[in-house]
Amino acid sequence: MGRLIVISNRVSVPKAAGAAGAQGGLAVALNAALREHGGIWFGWSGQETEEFTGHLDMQRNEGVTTATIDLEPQDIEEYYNGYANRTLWPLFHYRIDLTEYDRNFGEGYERVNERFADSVLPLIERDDLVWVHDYHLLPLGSMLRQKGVKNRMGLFLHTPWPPTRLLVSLPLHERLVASMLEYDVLGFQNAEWLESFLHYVQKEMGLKVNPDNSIDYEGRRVVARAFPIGIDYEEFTEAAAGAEARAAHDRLKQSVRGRKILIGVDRLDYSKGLGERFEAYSRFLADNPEHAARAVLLQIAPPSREDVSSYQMIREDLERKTGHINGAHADVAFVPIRYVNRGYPRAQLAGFYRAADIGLVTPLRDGMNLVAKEYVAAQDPDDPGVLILSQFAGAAGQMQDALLVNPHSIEHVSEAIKRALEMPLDERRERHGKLLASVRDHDVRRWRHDFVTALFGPDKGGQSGDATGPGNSANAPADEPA
Ligand code: GDG
Repeated sequence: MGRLIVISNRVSVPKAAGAAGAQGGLAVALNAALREHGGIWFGWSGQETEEFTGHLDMQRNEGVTTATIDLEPQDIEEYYNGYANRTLWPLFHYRIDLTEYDRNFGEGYERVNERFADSVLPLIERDDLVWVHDYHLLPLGSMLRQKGVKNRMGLFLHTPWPPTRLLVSLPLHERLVASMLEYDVLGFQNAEWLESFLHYVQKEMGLKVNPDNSIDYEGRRVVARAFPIGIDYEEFTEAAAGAEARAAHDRLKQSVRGRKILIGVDRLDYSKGLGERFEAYSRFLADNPEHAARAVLLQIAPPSREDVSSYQMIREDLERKTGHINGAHADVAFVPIRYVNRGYPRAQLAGFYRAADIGLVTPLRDGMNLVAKEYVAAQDPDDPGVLILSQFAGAAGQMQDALLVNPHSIEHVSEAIKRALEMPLDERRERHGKLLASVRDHDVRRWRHDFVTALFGPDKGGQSGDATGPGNSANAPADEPA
């Protein structure tokens, strides 16, 4: 039975359960998969070195082996800050206005992918399964193939896949997509991104897509499928019921003195639609004076990618907007938006979600969005809050019982806020019950089980020996609507 070699830009070293700042669901799920199958998690350490040496820092923690390399400053600038986060990230989120096409970025991206391939190569054994993650490493599989790797390899893309008409604005787009066809399994978050990918290979590469969405390419069969990611439902509901969450819940509730709470939790990123959200909230306050002094928006937005200028701009924009809105609607004892630029431990976050009457999740474009799922999982089923969710989040397909909104429409979001605040208990319970069932059934364990099963291939599918798998549902198509 082959081991798993997980490869991602960054590696999350496992921490003991209950450790401070414990890990997110994805890291927990991948570590669980590694514990079960054996293997190694490989990636960049996050550290800089003057000159690239390829030295592997191997560690073993909590039953999981990790291997990391350091990168040169030029690598970090061109590969990570450059091609990954100034070219592919905005393009994949439909923001060609923010996409930078710089030849040095492209070269740095290929160089670092090559460095990843060279460094991980000696770690791969004959029967290992190779599972690569995300937009940082799209051509890695083809580089490993060039170096003789014959193992089964899969890629899971956490972001959206853009429409063909946008993707063709990327110089050398054909080369990038052709390199992806060296994987055996290509995983997307939902049917929409999968369709866009299949459209590209048909229209731009003239390839035929089989009825099961597989693609025959250069004598090999590539399986392309949707594998919607979920949260670690058990871990999160447990965290939400624990003492730390309760204390955070009570602290927040007391601080608002009877006001209704709306919560947003997002990495500070332009794809998350924070500016539009604040404007919608401002419109809501202006149009509904009867609610205005009785509600408060808590926006938690830990900074990310601070070396990229578009991220500095969004931070300034949000500070300005918060200032304006609070200036216009505050009084001596009340501020309508609490905008917090820092992260909180997961258990506290769960308590904040539970205290909130509305979860406001309005990205302009998002691969999936796990915050929407965490918000639902953290609610009290007897008196749940209402999820307002962007129709452009990958999660929308599975979460049709949320109030779905167009995040670009200030009026639409403002009306949804009013509707959510006035929603009767029966309707809140009914919607929440359906959402919770979907979040529970499509959790992160099912996601990784379905992906690993597909990675094993048609001959060995279903023999992954995954004791934590979802039983009968293992054979259900992963892209079925919830
Ligand atoms: C990418 C895709 C896809 C946020 N603030 C704090 C905190 N968080 C955690 C949330 C959630 C995670 O970060 C964010 O996940 P999202 O899914 O919302 O978004 P991205 O970071 O953009 O992730 C996305 C995801 O990959 C998985 O495939 O869903 O579409 O863009 O878990 O809770 N965690 C803590 N403190 C914070 O203040 N501890």
